[in-house]
Amino acid sequence: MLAYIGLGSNLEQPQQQVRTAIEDIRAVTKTTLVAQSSLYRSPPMGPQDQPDYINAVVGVETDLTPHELLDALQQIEQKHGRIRKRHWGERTLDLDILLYADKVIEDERLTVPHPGIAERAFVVYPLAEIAPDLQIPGLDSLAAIKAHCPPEGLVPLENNQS
Ligand code: A4P
Ligand code: MG
Repeated sequence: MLAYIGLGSNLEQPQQQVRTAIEDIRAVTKTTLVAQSSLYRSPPMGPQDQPDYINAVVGVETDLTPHELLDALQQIEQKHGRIRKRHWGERTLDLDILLYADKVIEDERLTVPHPGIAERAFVVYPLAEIAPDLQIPGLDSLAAIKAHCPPEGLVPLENNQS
């Protein structure tokens, strides 16, 4: 199954957090990393008195179920310390399952597609970079969503910029 994962960090060397998290995802069992967006910097959504975020999106081909994939991602979050202070607040690493094939899931642990996708430039733009022709189950084409989603200060990082 092809799944897309959103990464975000704004604490403790966020670029490093995101880069090492991508390597951690690459190492997940039954899972192959097949696409990787650039890293992007963006001002915080939510409380403004927190640092800018670094975000990226990766695509994986996985034989894990959605809940097994969530378990693996939460283990990676734990390994990264997972300091998380408040709703929409600063954190060392946040990993969200954005999409899992064309599945629609709604239970106590998982909402897929991730509910914030369409409003979040820091998800829409990196996702469009690696999957421009995507169709979001229950929503629109990603291209149409992007056309209605202003970049809101989102900027791609130059390669190797620190
Ligand atoms: N969960 C449900 N669906 C999913 C899914 N599709 N993927 C559950 C992953 N987890 C999912 O997660 C809480 C629970 O959500 C998990 O236990 C899982 O079972 P969490 O990461 O602790 O909380 P959250 O809902 O991600 O946190 P919160 O505080 O609502 O924040 P968001 O919505 O993740 O936003 N600004 C910029 N520029 N860039 C960012 O990345 N991120 C946030 C956090 C705020 N502002 C930001 C950014
Ligand atoms: Mg999360």
